[in-house]
Amino acid sequence: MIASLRSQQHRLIQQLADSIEETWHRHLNLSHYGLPDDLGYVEGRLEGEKLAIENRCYQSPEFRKMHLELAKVGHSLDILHCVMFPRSNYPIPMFGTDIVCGRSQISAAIVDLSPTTPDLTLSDNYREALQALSSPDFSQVRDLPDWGDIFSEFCLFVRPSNNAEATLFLQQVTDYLTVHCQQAKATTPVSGDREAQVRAGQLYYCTKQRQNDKTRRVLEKAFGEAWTERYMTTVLFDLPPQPTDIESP
Ligand code: BLA
Repeated sequence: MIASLRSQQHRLIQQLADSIEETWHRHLNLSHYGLPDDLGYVEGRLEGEKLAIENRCYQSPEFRKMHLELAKVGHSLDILHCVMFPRSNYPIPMFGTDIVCGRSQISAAIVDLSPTTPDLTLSDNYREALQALSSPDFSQVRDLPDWGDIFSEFCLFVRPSNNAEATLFLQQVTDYLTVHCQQAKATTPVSGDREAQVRAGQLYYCTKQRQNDKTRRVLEKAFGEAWTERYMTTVLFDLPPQPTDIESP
C-alpha cells in the first residue's frame, strides 16, 4: 500500500512523508480517520501513464483531519500533499505542504501555516515561535499564484536546486509541523462566534485551494471532471461540518 508507493518516490518525498508521520505520532494522540471507501487508493490513466494515489488520514483531539497523500504519474511526476484541518473550535492555522517533482527535479516545494482569522494574520504565539526558527536562504524562491492570498508571511515556496536545499526544506517543514503540534496542544478551545470565525477561515482557505488549476488539470486528465470535482471537495479540501443548531441549555 502506501509504503510501496513511498519507496518508489523521489527521496525528498519519502523523507518528508516519514518525517510528517513521525512528528504526528510523537506529539499527537492519533486515531484513524475514514475517507470514503473508494478514495483511499485510486488509479487512473494520464496520457497513457498510470496515475496512482495513496492516502493516509488521521484525526486527533485538536485536528478533525490530518491528510497525507502521495501521488505518482508514471515515471514523470511525484507529488506529496499534506493538509491538517483543525477542529473548528481550535482557533489555529491550517498546516499545508506540497512537493511536486518532475523527472527527478523538484519544481515546487511549499510549506505554510495559513491563518484562519478574519484578517488573515497569525496569533502572536505562532508568530513568535516561527520567528525563533532559522530562516535559510534558497537560491530559487517562487512567486505565489493569484489565489495565494491565503498564505502567511512565513510561507516558504521554493524550487530546491540541490540536495543541500532539499534537506533545508525538509528541516523547515519538520520545524513548522513541530511548532504547530505544540501550539495546538496548548490551545484552549473556543465556541460561539469565535468558532464560526474559524469555520469561515477554513472555508476561505479551501475555496482558494480549489482554484489551483495545476492540481485540477493533473486529476482531470486521469479521472475526468466530475471525479476531480468530487475528489477536490471531499478529500483534498473538504469543508468543516456545520455546527449543530441546538445550544446546550
Ligand atoms: C503547484 N500542484 C502544483 C503543480 C502541480 C500540482 C502539477 C505545478 C508544479 C509547479 O508549478 O512547478 C499538482 N498537487 C498536485 C496534485 C495534488 C497536489 C495533483 O497536491 C494532489 C493530488 N497545493 C496543495 C497544498 C498547497 C499547494 C496543500 O495541495 C500549499 C500549502 C500549493 N501547489 C501549490 C502551489 C503551486 C502548486 C502554490 C504553484 C501554483 C502556481 O504556480 O500556479
